[in-house]
Amino acid sequence: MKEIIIASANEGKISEIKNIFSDIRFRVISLSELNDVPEIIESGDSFEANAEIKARIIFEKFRIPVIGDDSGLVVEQLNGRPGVFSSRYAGENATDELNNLKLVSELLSFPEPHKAKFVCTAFFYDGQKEIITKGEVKGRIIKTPRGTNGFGYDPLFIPDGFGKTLAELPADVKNKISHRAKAFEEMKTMLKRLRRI
Ligand code: ITT
Repeated sequence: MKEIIIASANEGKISEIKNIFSDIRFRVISLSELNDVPEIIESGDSFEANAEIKARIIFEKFRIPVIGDDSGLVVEQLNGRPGVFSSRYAGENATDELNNLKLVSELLSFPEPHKAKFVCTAFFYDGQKEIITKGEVKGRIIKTPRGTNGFGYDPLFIPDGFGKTLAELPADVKNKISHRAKAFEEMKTMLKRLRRI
């Protein structure tokens, strides 16, 4: 069976992406299933740059087609923060809980609604072809977490048109409306069109 690597160590992302790619005849491999994974330094100042860095480093090492995912939360009142720093908002190796606490504390002095969006960039590379796709979901941030599904900032994010946070919505609903669902569904379409999967 042919293989494709998702250049991510984030189990929340991996489970969503594996779900979206469950109907292709490829084995979808995450970084946690590989040995001697090179260190990835996300030195880019955009989601696009970081998604490309992830895909290229992993392709150079394993020589198997790769998709990198760089994603994050963009909050209007915080001038776009945490943005590319979403996973390290409260410091290197910060937990989701600490990042969420920091986000809530930063928003205390601002009036509601706290408009925000999740964005995701997917970058495919197989040594020849580069494909980039993007997705976003708009919504607002609440200051008391709700729900236990998903990961990251999901308990604080209510997507537009819903009364529940992404952590209260079932996984299959998140996986239809999310930034990642949009970026990876489009990626799947492009890969099929180009006969890469
Ligand atoms: P990899 O680089 O290994 O993929 P990461 O978690 O460091 O894992 P990013 O650099 O792309 O990945 O940071 C993404 C962060 O943005 C993630 O850790 C969450 O804090 C947040 N995030 C992204 N997508 C999210 C989602 O669907 N739900 C909640 N939070 C999300």
